[in-house]
Amino acid sequence: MKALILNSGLGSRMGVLTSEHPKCMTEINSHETILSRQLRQIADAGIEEVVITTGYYDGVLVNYCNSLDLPIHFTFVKNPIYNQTNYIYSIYCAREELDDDIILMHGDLVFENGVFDKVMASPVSCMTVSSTLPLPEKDFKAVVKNDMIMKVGIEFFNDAMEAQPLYKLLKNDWKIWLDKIVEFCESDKRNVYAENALNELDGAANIHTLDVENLLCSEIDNPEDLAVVTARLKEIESRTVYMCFASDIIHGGHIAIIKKAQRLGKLIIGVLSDEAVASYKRMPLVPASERKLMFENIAGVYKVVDQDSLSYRTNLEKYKPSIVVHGDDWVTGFQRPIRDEVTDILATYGGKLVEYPYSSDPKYAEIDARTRSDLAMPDIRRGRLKRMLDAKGLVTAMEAHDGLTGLIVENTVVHQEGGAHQFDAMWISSLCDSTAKGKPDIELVDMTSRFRTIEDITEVTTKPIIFDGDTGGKTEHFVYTVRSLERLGVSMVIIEDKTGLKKNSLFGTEVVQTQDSIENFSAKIKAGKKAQRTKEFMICARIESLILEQGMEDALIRAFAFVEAGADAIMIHSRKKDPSEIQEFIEKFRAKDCMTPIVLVPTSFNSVTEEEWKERGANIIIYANQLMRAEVPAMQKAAETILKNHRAEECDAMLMPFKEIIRLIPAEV
Ligand code: SPV
Ligand code: MG
Repeated sequence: MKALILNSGLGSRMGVLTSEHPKCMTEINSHETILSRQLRQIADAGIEEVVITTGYYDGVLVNYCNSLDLPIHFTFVKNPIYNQTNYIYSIYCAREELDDDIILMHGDLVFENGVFDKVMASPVSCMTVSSTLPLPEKDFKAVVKNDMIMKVGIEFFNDAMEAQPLYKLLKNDWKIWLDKIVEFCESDKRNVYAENALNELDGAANIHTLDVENLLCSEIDNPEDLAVVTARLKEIESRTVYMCFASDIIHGGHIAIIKKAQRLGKLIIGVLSDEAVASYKRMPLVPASERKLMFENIAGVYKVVDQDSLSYRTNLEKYKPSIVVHGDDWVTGFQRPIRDEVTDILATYGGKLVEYPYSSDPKYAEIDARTRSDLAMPDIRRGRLKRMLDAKGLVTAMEAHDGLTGLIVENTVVHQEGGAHQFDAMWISSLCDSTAKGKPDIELVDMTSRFRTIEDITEVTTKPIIFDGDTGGKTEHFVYTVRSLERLGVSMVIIEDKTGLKKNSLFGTEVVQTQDSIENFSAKIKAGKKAQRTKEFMICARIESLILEQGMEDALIRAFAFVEAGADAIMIHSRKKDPSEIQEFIEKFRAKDCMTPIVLVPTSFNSVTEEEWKERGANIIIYANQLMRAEVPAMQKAAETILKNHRAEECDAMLMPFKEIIRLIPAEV
């Protein structure tokens, strides 16, 4: 593709402004002339070949173009009789250079980037017109029929639209017009517009209208035009554009949309906070502060700011961007409410939403998949729980006891209010792990077997893991367990202050259970912390005082002692339906310690919402056994139904087709 710019004319209506150079060299702001702006736009669009017809002050023009140092190869063609002919003859002189798709523009035309982007994107030959501007008295108008340009000239008013001499002409269409131009010039019709030749073709050149509505696309014929265009450009250059990014890697697709957005105005990038990102996809690989740095270092980004929630409201109200840019993927799906809010806010002050087609290039999907598999690696997975706690304040974990339940915890998402809610982490429960193996929860399933469960889960998931370490066993054994768990990529082990034959806490005092002494258990914690090799691994001390009815005071004394011994978190447990003793514990613990994370397993006291627990000062909510309790009755019912009917047909209605189950299984994590 080549650009053809017509610059032979005298520009006499510009007065003194064209006394020393051709009109196209008129300055339109402090850093650009009409021509330098056109050439920059042409170069930005990737066009490398530009043909310029010259005449008036041709030497000055050639030197000027070469001095601009643009990645453009120029061909200058002089119209030797520029002062006796119109530009139709300049095109005729250049005809040998024009055997290509052509972008044709007059040398005095100023247009904003949005116009040129539309021209470049047009799949068909086109001329820019405006459906919103009034018909000018003395300038070009196009006669339009079925969105096709039939004629162009000053004299047409019927079925006409305001039109500007900026064309995209595909080679075959252009040839038809150029042949007519040649015919005109060789029969001495050299003092008319090139469009006079076009008008004889009755639409045969297949030029479509390209409606640029109110976007800037104007010729500068005189100083008054110059003043208007300069003012419009000032307004355009002060426009701001807002985009929000959640990504922690920047790939070619992001750069492409950033470049497009930059052409619309000064680009402000909002970087979504870690908490907001984690709330709808996953914990980002790098924190918001580093993601901000990445965007700050992209050339041409005007400003990078924080966006603290999925909603754009705060930043739109603060920065009032003229334009918000987004991929069109949010037109449908769970992000739709966010988009609706954006359009409502933009409407309050006349802002505009620009959406570009979402890139479904498989190479970007592959980068995403690779990022996902990185997340599954032990060193990356292990540290994410701590980062999530810092970012979100409250983290939720759901029980998983094998690969399949792991996948359910990994992939179950509920969309609400424009956000996507999912579990942050996985709990590998001793109760469910034992039950899945048909064994009682009495530390009978040995560590080797429990580690195997962890591996089954880590092989197919990416979320952080909290491991139920029971009592931790003997201190001498626990130190080995800590290192093994670190190697497996586990983020936290929770050990309970019991000793002897441990039974599940949900039995409470119905069975004999012995609480460990503060001294012994503190020594176990200390030894575990000493054995630990990675800095992010956490040991959480679980206090059984309320379960074993030892009282609030005992629970608190133990909590502070275990923190003193090095515990990274405290789990307080209760089997009462009423949440008040847990609430009292949190209040009393937080009065003295506002930092140490508090972990809860609200199986019995299940009426309180996560939001309320967060408000009260809890940090990790573990749903410890609900998936298993859901699967057991479903399995029993299916088994009974088959037994009752001596066949499986009646059972089918309660079953998920295997095709759907298989969809849960990733091809590769
Ligand atoms: C488990 O899930 O194994 C637990 C939590 O330890 S609880 O069953 O509530 O004791
Ligand atoms: Mg347990």
